[in-house]
Amino acid sequence: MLSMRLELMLVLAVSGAATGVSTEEAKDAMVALNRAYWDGTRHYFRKTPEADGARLDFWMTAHVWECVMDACERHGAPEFKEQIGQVYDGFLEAHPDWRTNPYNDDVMWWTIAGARASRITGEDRYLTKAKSEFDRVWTQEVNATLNGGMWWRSDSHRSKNACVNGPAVITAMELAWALKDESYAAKARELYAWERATLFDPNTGAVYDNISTRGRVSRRLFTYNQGTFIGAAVRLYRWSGDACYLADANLAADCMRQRLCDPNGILKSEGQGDGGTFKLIGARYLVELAQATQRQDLLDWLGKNAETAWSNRRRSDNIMGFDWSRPVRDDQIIQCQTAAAPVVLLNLLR
Ligand code: 7K2
Repeated sequence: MLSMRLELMLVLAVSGAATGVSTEEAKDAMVALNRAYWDGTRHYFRKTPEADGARLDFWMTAHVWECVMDACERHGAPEFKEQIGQVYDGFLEAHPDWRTNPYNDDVMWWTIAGARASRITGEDRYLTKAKSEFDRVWTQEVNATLNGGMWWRSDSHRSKNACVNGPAVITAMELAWALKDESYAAKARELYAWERATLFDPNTGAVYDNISTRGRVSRRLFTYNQGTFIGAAVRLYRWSGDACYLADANLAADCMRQRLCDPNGILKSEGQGDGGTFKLIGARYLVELAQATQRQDLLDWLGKNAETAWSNRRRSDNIMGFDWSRPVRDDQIIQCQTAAAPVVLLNLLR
């Protein structure tokens, strides 16, 4: 027994593994998510585990779609690859025309995920759609008001928010790579420079939520705004090699650790609903930074988050909740996007 434990410690040390959650457990977590929420006949994720539960929201579906991609890349199982196409087809059936959604961020989440889906599957259709949707939103929703930046909503131009500008940079960079087109990198740089100057505090690493047309900045902090700013900066760093971007990303990550965690360093609960999705996004881009820089302190911190969330899963169905630091109770109804957030961490960390 003792030697087994020593052996395990050795394996973890040699591989530099950041978490005590195994590959099998990471897969179990994704299988549990599918079992609870995936409707394999109608090809959509339900909001809640009930068999007749309603279809998950537009923007949340993009993020749970990415969970399927995480699982596909981690485990290479053909069923996950097949599910990538099924999620998309099911979604297009319900939302054939994305112009009817006034939230520009919602479209950006799908363009990010679409570019990735093409990379994984080799099918062009996701990327083609991502490009045309990005082009449309870029043309209509970026202007000189407030010195630049993308509007949050297309139906009322009242604020420019971090939740759309970070994702727009990420999409633009994905398009720059996929299409080998520098003009998208230029767009990314432009939006990033605007977000950094307008919503980022270079002293603390805080990413503020939005600026109104009157110029009022809402200073609320959310894990997803920090996360997409990090994802944007990491991409621009990869493209340009300019270490300034990496410094921004590191600062934004450190801010999350200081200001968006409980005293034990566990990312705090942001509730369910929209908040359930926030940590999913925050976690994704934190892992990306940690893996790009191999910063051991970040890897250890995220590993601890993954282990803690998994240890507090509900044993009857392996579902994790919104407060990763507390066990999920039997009577709690956990929404799909909430349950998906820690699954991201488990499947990305290795
Ligand atoms: O005000 C925005 C955003 O800047 C802020 O961070 C959050 C805080 O609230 C809204 S965004 C919330 C979502 C509402 N439903 C549709 C989604 O596209 C939208 O992002 O909670």
